[in-house]
Amino acid sequence: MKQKVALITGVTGQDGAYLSEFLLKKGYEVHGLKRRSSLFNTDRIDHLYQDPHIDGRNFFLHYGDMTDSTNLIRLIKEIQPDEIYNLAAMSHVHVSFEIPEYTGNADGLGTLRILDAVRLLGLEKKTRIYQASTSELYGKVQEVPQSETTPFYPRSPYAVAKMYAYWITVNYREAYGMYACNGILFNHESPIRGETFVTRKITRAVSRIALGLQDKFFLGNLDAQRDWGHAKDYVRMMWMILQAEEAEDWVIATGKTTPVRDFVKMAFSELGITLEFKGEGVEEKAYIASCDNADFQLEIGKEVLAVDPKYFRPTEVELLIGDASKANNKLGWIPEFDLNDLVKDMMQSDLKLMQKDQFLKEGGYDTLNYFE
Ligand code: NDP
Ligand code: GDR
Repeated sequence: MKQKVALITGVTGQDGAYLSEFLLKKGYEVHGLKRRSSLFNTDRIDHLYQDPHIDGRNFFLHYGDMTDSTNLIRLIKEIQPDEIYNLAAMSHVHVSFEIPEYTGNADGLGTLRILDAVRLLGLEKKTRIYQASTSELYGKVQEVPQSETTPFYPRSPYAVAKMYAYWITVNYREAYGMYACNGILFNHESPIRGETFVTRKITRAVSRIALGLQDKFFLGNLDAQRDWGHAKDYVRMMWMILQAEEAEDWVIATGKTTPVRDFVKMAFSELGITLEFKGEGVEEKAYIASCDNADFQLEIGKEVLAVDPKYFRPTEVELLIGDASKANNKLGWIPEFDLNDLVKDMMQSDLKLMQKDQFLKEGGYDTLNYFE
C-alpha cells in the first residue's frame, strides 16, 4: 500500500506532538507546520526529530503561519497531503480577550486559508481535512450533555473564531464536495499540556508546593466544570474521523464533568495530601488538612491556594459535559484513560520535572518560577 502523507498544522502543540507520534507509528510520512520563533519551540517533538542529512526520513518540519496564505498554498502544493489535520490556533480562551483580532485571523480565517488552498490546488478529491473544533462553541449552557445537535453560543473571541472555522468547514464540504470534518473536542490534557491551562497549572503548582519550592498558588473560577479527557485518546479519534466512510462532524468527550476545585483536590490527593476549603467566591482559600506522605514536610493548616479575580474571564463557560455516543457507536471510539488516570499521569510527570528544579535550586541555580 502507498505510504500515506499527512500535514499537521500546530505540530509543536500538545495535540500535534501526540498526533505526530501516532501517525508515524501507523507508517505515515508526517509533515508539520511550525512557526518561526526566536527560541527553539520544538520541545514536544524533539524526540521525533530526524537529521535532514540522512535518507529514509518520514518526519519533516516546515516554517509557516496560519496568517500567511502564500506559505500555506505553497506547502500544500509541495506536500500533496492525503490528510491535513488543522490543529494550529491561538488556543487560550482567556488570552483571546486580549488579542481578539489576531485570534480571529489565525483561528477563523486560518481555517479558510487551508480549505481554500486545497480547493485552489484541485486537491478536493484527494485531501481529507480535519478541523480542530471545540466544546467552547457551546459556551453558555443551552442543554446538557452537549452533542452534535446542541446549538452553539460562543462566549469568547476564541470561541467565535472557532465558530467561523466550524461553519466554513461545513460549507466547503457542502459546496465543493470536500472531505472535511469537524472534531468537536472537549478539554483534553496530558503531561505536555501548555503550562497556563488550568490542569497543568495545578499539577505543576501542587508538585512545587509539595517539594517546598513554592508556598501557594492562585486560580480564578473554581466552580467552572469541565469534561476532561486524555489527549492520547483524543488524537487517536482525530485519525479515526478521517478514516470514516463519510465526512461528518463528531463530538469527542468522556461524558463526565468535574469542577476545577475537585481537580485541585485530586492532584493533592495523588501525593497523599488532603485539603480543606474555606470561604466563598473571591475569599475562598484552601489549606493543608493532612499529609500522609513522609516525603513531604507540609505544615497542617498552611494556606496553599487563593482566588485571584485577574484569572476570571469577561464571559465564562460554566459547564461542559459532552455526549460522544455518535463516536462511540459509529466509530467504536472508547477512551482508555479516565480522569483518575489523567491526574496520575500528569502528577507523576510534573513531580519528576519539579524534582529536577529542586535539584538545580539546591545546587544554587535559578529555576523558572512563572505562573501566569
Ligand atoms: P496548543 O496551544 O498546545 O498548540 C497550538 C499549536 O498551534 C502550536 O503548535 C502553536 O505553535 C500553533 N500556532 C498557534 N498560532 C499559530 C499560527 N498563527 N500559525 C501557525 N501555528 C500556530 O493547542 P492544543 O494542542 O491543545 O490544541 C490543538 C488544537 O485543538 C487547537 O486548535 C485548539 O484550539 C483545539 N482544541 C484543543 C482542545 C484541548 O483541550 N486541548 C479542545 C478542543 C479544541 P507554537 O508552539 O509556536 O505556539
Ligand atoms: P478552557 O481551558 O478555557 O476550557 O479551554 P482552561 O484550562 O484555560 O480553563 C478551564 C476552566 O478553568 C477555569 N480557571 C482557570 N483557567 C486558567 N487557564 N487559569 C486559571 O488560573 C484558572 N482558574 C480557573 C477557567 O475559567 C475555565 O473555566 C481549553 C483550551 O484548550 C481551548 O483551546 C479548547 O478549545 C477548550 O479547552 C475545549
